[in-house]
Amino acid sequence: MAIERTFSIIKPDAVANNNIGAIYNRFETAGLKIIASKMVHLSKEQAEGFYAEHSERPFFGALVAFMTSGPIMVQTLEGENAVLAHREILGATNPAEAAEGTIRADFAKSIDENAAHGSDSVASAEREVAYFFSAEELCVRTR
Ligand code: RTP
Ligand code: MG
Repeated sequence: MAIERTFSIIKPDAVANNNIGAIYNRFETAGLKIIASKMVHLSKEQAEGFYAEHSERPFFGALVAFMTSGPIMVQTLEGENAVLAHREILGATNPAEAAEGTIRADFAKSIDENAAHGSDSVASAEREVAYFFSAEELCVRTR
């Protein structure tokens, strides 16, 4: 199995609800190691750039408004098949459709405020990690 890196955001709703630790616990229980982490409050420009692929979608304005509504936690996670493993514990975009026991089923209220983000491919992960972290901020975990 390939060791991959993926990118995670704990979104403003989950930070406001004091669910940072509970969600970190899900990562670690799934075997995903946190190799970089910080709290940030996105500017409108940063949120628009991060979600640029959705700029023509009808929900784009609401998505940017939500993502700038409060601080978020951004993480780089590392582990076996990390991109898919992380998406699996995250659950479906709409928490009403998310499998039982997933992060979105347990911590999200709606499709617009859905607790967390996870990269959807290795290529997206590389772009997203680099959007928030310099190479020096990515720690080497040997154990
Ligand atoms: P994310 O990027 O945040 O991890 O979510 P995702 O891959 O599961 O979903 P994506 O298609 O990338 O959409 C990004 C965020 O936009 C909002 N959204 N709303 N109303 C809608 O139909 C709709 N579709 C997407 C969600 O908040 C989603 O997380
Ligand atoms: Mg996405």
